[in-house]
Amino acid sequence: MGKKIALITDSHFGIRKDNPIILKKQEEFFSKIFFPVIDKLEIKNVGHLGDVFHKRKEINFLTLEASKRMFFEPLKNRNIDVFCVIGNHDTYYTNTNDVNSVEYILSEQYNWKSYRNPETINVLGVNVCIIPWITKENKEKCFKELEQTKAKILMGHLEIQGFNITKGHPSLKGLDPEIFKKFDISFSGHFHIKSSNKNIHYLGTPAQYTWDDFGEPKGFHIFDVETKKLTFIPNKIEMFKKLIYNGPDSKIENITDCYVKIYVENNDAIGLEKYIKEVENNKPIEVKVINNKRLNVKTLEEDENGIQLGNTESIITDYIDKIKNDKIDKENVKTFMLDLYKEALEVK
Ligand SMILES: [Mn+2]
Repeated sequence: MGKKIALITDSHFGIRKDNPIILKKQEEFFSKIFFPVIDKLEIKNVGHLGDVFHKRKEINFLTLEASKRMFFEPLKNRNIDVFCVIGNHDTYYTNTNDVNSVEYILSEQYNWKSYRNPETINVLGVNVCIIPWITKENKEKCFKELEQTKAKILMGHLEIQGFNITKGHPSLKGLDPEIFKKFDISFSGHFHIKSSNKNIHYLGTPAQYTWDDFGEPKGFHIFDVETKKLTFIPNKIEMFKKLIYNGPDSKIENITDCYVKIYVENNDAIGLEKYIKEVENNKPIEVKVINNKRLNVKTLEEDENGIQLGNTESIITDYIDKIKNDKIDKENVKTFMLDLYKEALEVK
């Protein structure tokens, strides 16, 4: 038999300046993948592990309307019980979870149970330890709950050391993974890449939002609280596509409403121009042409500062690593610069 619930996290409704095409792709995920599985398995309990909306301080009404229609209303219509762990994007302040969008929008209008403080709750008769985003204000309570709880299952919105923030970039700060040894299985939202190590699982976002999500598994999970079996339900709807131009026969796959990068391997200018026009006729959101031939010298060798060129994040981190100054906390500078870079990407 078992007792199955669905786990979803980091929906970030309204991400990238309330981008309507991301909302459209999210809607496709909920209507074609999420709810059909919920119905088929007759799921009546859903856990959201934080960052329901993207913006911490305000809501765009187009985003609110779309998220109600694609997610909140269909859950309510099915009489599904939702519990929600407050994440860092849900809160107005950074030093407390007290004022948060989930309580004002979802607890009041949709009867979602939300947890801004740690608590051990009962899900289908099984104890689950809930740890929301840890702030200055709830820190002590969180560590006390982690220590005292009798639950064997943990669900949180946490920053844990060693787990990937983006592909190949593990977090150097955060909680010690040893803390979670006492649990049989732990789940967390926060980092958007799906990754697991031992009994700790970052579940990943349900859909792609940025180039960091390219090629990464996206979707949601079914978890049996009794047998502790975890099943991944993939969302194969993609938004980020890489194309290769290597001559007149180069393929164009389905790229409508997608962010596209064209990697040029054959530099015949007339053919390439024709290809780019054809790509644009398919109505992608954005096309970037990456001309390897032109960048050849620099991608293969180190530039004069000894920095290997790669993606923007690794250029930033590599550069900071190469700074010869022991007085600065390089990890702090890296986090700051990467946050700044992410924020810059958000600006239209
Ligand atoms: Mn998040």
